[in-house]
Amino acid sequence: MSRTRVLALLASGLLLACALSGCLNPITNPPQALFSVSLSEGETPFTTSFNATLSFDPDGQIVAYQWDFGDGTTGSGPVTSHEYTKNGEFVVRLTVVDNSGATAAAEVDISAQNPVPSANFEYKPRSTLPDGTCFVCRGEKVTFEASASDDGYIVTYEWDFGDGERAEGEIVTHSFQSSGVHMVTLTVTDDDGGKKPVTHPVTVEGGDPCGGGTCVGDICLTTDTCSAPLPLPYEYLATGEVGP
Ligand SMILES: [Ca+2]
Ligand SMILES: [Ca+2]
Repeated sequence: MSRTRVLALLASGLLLACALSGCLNPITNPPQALFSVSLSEGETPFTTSFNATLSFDPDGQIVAYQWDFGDGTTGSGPVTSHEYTKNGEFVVRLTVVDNSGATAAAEVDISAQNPVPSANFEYKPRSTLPDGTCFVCRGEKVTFEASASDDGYIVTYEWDFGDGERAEGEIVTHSFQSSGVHMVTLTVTDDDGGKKPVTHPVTVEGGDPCGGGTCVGDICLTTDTCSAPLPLPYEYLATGEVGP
């Protein structure tokens, strides 16, 4: 075999190996990462779904979809969903990989918000006026009891009795020193700083006449005879921040 022929064979061999390994077409276009999200915010716990089927590779195929949900968990597949149980702001990152090993990524922000507590309160003793209105007596010791629920727990119960007096605690007592309608507001705060105010009007009777109570001087004493439900809460009268 001539030297020229050996060289030609060697060159052909190298060319074939190069073609098989892809070195003749070294430019690989990266994929494009695209996805949609069903819910980008909500109160925890909430589930949102992600759809990355619009992602594509211009010169090949996507072979892997990798999800980082931003809260320490991950997933895979073109369509997935995730439940957020912790409050916070999270960045969801999708990474797609094509058949050449090239990658692309896309991100979206998720806001998982603290559920605000629910709150209400009762008070007693209270009696009934002839028109059915419930009232408490001026100067009488009235017990206020809060009820509240939350996904966490209630840190503080704050009372504003509408007469300049305030108190703190789940169960408190108060004596109104003036008759009239007092707007009593309870504000509960949860372990994540979420606040919920609730306001009820409290009718205070005293002096002469003394409503349905028994007068001792100009102070009424009453028994807990009022069975009517509490007036609707006047939540719109109270201001309070919600969140975070
Ligand atoms: Ca490609
Ligand atoms: Ca909460």
